[in-house]
Amino acid sequence: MITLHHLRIGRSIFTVWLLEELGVEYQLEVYLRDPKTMRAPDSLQKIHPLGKSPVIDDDGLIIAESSAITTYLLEKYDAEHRLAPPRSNLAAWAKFTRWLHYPEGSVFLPLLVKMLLMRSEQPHATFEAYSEKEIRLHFDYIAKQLGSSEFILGDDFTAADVGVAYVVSMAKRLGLLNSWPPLSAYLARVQARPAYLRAVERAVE
Ligand SMILES: N[C@@H](CCC(=O)N[C@@H](CS)C(=O)NCC(=O)O)C(=O)O
Repeated sequence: MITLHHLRIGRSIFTVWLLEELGVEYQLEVYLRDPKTMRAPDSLQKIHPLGKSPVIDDDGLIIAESSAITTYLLEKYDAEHRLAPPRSNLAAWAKFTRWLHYPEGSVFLPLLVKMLLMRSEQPHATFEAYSEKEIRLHFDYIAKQLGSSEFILGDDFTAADVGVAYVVSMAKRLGLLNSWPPLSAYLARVQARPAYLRAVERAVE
């Protein structure tokens, strides 16, 4: 059975959501952040040396990194390709993989810089200019890709939507989504999915 080491609050809820979409049996080991530092407790380091979440333990196989966890779960539990195109359709699979890794690999950093700036009392003109420009670049790009589609890769929900929804939800939390109403609507749409609602209920987010 899979154990998901789940840190509240953060990106791990998106892995809970994916497990719910896949209909996989799992258990949650819940960790709370230190209220002062907002960092994970040291006990997470017993599971993986980086002490970050999400991490899954699948009968002793420990996997960290949200996109790697997604790839593993799809490989093991999505033989029918409900949530990703098959590798035999190489072009569709390559596009899916790009959108799977893009949120964590490219969009998260400028959002993190923005979040740290919001917590800082000092002005940091260089970081402000960087995060503002990059956030506009990435969210314009995501909105263009979405276009009038329901989901990021078209008419069908895929596991790539889970990661995209993570960065869009982070932008919403930082009050940055006003310039992209279609992305607000997209977030509301994917977060209304029964699997997402089950994840929130189960993980008590
Ligand atoms: N690139 C990793 C990032 C993991 C990560 O930084 N997780 C955050 C939670 S959103 C964390 O564990 N932070 C606690 C800490 O660093 O103390 C992934 O995609 O899983």
